[in-house]
Amino acid sequence: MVIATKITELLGISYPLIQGGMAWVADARLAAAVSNAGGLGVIAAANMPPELLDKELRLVRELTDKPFGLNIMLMSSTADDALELAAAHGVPVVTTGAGFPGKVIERMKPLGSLVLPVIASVSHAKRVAKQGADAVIAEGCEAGGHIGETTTLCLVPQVAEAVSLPVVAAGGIADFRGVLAAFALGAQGVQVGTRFLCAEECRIHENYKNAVLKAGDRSTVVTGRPTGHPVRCIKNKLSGAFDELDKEKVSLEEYERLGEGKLRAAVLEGDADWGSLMAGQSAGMVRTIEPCAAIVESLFSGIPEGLETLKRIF
Ligand code: TUI
Repeated sequence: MVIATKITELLGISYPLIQGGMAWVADARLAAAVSNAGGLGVIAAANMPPELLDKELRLVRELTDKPFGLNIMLMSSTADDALELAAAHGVPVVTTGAGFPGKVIERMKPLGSLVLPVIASVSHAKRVAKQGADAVIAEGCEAGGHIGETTTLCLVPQVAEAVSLPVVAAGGIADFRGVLAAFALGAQGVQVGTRFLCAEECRIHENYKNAVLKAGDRSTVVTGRPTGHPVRCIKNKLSGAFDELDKEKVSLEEYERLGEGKLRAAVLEGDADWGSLMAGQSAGMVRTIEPCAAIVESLFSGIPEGLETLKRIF
């Protein structure tokens, strides 16, 4: 099945689906599997050393001839290196997060690449629209990792009204019901992260996958609010220690010290107690480990059943 929207046309893909640029998680193998399944697979540059990112960008082209993306986390110390590698490799699509992407747009647009910033507010969406973004990914606070303050349900329609660019909805979408809801809110595509944590091709430690599979509706919490950089992750000893810091009103440096290396510990070592198990609220909806192709198919092929529900309602 092919579902045509402004996003599939813009990106040259079969399904209006972008895979979330999950730091330490989204590598060339995951991205290629999603792209081969008809969505847009995305490699996360995050804190990857430039030599490793260079290898990943070569590998993804060996594994797929379909379009793919690179996510640049703008707060990262290696963001400038990632941008230069994106330019050198002629990456077709760049998504950005955690900051203002003016520099990325200026560098990549003349090369013919598309730039889709992840935004968490209407003001940020308007700003990137003016700067020349090709579409916006409106991410609600149900999402995992670094988040804003507004829910997907309230953010997406306000962003869709405020900008004339295509809007991709993100945060809380893990199955076909979420996809339908996103379209009802005015989006022309979806970004899905958490569900891909449990993809067969996702190479995170099995303890991390098991924590996602075990998660229920109240399993995620937001830590670090006082720092201005809130992060949603699965509740564990680390999130409890962050809560203690909130009570003590400590400095930003103490938060950073506690957080250092913790995402790596979760992803590579499977430290489910003291690692940072970043995941969105949709973790409670992830019940199986499946190949990316099955996940992508299920996000869209459930629609007839969804329409049955809609028919009953209206
Ligand atoms: O960037 C994300 N999600 C992320 S990045 C990340 S890596 C990380 N590693 C360790 C600790 C913390 C993070 C994990 N998850 N999503 C996109 C996103 N961007 N969400 C929110 C924003 C955002 C927020 C404020 C974008 C711009 C913005 O405006 C700038 C400002 O300072 O007001």
